[in-house]
Amino acid sequence: MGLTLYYAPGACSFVPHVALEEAGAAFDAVRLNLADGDQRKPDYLALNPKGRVPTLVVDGRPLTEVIAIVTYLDRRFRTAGILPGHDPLLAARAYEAMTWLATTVHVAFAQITRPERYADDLAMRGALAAPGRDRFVRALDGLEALAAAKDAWLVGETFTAVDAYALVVRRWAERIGVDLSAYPAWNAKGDRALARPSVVRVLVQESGLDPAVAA
Ligand SMILES: N[C@@H](CCC(=O)N[C@@H](CS)C(=O)NCC(=O)O)C(=O)O
Repeated sequence: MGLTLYYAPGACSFVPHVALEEAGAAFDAVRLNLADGDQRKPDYLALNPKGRVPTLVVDGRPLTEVIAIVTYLDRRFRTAGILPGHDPLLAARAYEAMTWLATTVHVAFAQITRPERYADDLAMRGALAAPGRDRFVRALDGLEALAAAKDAWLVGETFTAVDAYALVVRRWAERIGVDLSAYPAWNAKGDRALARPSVVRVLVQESGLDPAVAA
């Protein structure tokens, strides 16, 4: 079954991208430039009318939303450990974390970077950034608490999609100048995640560098 991931550098599409690499899956990756508005071009809207990344095309049929794509990949590549599979409570904890990241943390960040989603009025858009930043930064305490638990990774003893998702948030935090040293447990787990071969491969691909040059 053919797989094509539409992604953008620095975006939440990083999560399924890492999952595909963790699984050792054969897939094509199509890069979108969000700043140029590739996500709103007719060809892409025909695939994903929401005009967002990620989209995973599975045998010609598009699947959207990070959590849905990760769930699909986890079930398709059973042994890859994309989500914790052996323990129902751990699996639920992974969904608990991913749902919070998608619906609370991501939404707060978008209030800063995509105010047009929340208001038509230009003055209102300007007023959204400061409370968005506050909400986003408050949410980082939640990631620190998750990371400070005794598990080796954010959820359980193995690297999962939740760790990849937290790396997306880390990149966003860096983008808005958050001092990561205030989150020592999350920072340490994030550093370890950054060293994973799957993560390195995706970062190199997102950077647009030739892997041979980037290595
Ligand atoms: N709920 C969606 C959110 C997708 C989303 O907002 N993607 C952002 C990048 S992280 C995007 O495509 N932004 C482009 C835009 O808003 O124009 C998911 O979890 O997949």
